[in-house]
Amino acid sequence: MTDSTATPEDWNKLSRAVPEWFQNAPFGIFIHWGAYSVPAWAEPIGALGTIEDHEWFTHNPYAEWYYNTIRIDGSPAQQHHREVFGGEDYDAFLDQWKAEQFDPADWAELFKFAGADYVVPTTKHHDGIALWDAPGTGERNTVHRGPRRDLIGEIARAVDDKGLKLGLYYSGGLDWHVRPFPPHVTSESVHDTSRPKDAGYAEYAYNHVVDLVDKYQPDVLWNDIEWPDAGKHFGEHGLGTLFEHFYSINPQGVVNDRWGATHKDYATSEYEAARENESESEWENCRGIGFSFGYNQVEGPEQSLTGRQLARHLTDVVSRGGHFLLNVGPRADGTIPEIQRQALTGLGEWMATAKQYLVGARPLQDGMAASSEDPWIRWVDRGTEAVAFVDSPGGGTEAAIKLDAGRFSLSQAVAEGAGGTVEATGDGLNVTLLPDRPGPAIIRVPKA
Ligand code: FUL
Repeated sequence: MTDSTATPEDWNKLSRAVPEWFQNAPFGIFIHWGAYSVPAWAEPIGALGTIEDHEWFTHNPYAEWYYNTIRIDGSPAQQHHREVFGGEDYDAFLDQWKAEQFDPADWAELFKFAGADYVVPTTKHHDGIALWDAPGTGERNTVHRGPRRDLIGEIARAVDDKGLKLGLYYSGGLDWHVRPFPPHVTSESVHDTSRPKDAGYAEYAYNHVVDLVDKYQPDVLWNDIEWPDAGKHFGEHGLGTLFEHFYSINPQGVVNDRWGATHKDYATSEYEAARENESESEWENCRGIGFSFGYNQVEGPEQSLTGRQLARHLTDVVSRGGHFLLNVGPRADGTIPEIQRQALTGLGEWMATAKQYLVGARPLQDGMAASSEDPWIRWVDRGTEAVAFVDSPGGGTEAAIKLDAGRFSLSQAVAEGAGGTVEATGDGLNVTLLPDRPGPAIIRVPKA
């Protein structure tokens, strides 16, 4: 088949079993790093999925959207850009981005400590700036300007040295430089009316992703927004052929779902948006530590999740059968802001004990035991045992858990790690939560 649009049957031929490594990889680290990390400015108005469209774009909390937001007349970002940067051309940020303290081995060590299984840096975000020497980008990439380094190559090597898998994010749907459109003020314009769909751009994007696959051998391809419509075929410069090429280089590779209605190995949700995808068989939720992916210097502790809150979010996602992709937004100099570093370290202290109970865990069968909010309880199934994660957002120190004594060996329940202790009662368990615990208490309960 050549260049006509592929049919659902053509795409279906790409369907495959989820590779084992991914089934056992509950936790990934996303990295959004770009020229937008220089201004690092956005209004932290809230989480995606909780804000109306018209408010979202003018006050966009995503700092990586800076170049879009400053082009919206009357937006506070536009005013900020005028006042602080004299309204300079966005590409000046590429030259000001020096990455002078970037230490990929240090990043990878932190991610490993946090308990991550895979790491997904942005290779080209919507601003179109490539973090590697991408074909057809001329000088507009980090090898020729700004950092003057192959950032993707360096991250790929450091991640591999730590035994972590590599995913690569690519914005196939939007490229504000190669195909300029007026700024987006609606979701419809992002996903439909004002994104490049033409064959020239499809070939450009195809060449990029093939180059990424060949140079860095990723395990995950994480496309964003959509794939250019003129490229949704098998054959020359076609997305079908791109998937086939990826799987031939890496038979254990997986791809996300943001390629339009074509093919996916797993679905994605983002903050509170696209939550319906969380009922698919394989899915991943992504979010930042605050309300942005790119570093936003306006954010402080009020907007940021702590290690313990992240531990709860990760556990919640895994208890519902998902993966969690937690974003880190480094500064332009390559350092990871202290709030983020602390959050990852806090999470890692807990993961040192918890990770072994999250890897390979499955949702517990309905009706076996109930999750709750305060005390906070989530359950996972580990075959011969169920594991409860227990915390107390309200500050309580005791949690009574009602359980069917016929289905569990309650007297054999044990607590792991520094979170708490457990005792069997006549109709369940009583968990005593310890102060200063880094995350939820972990209670292993053998099945009867
Ligand atoms: C979104 C993008 O628009 C955001 O900037 C971010 O990259 C997120 C992961 O995907 O759709």
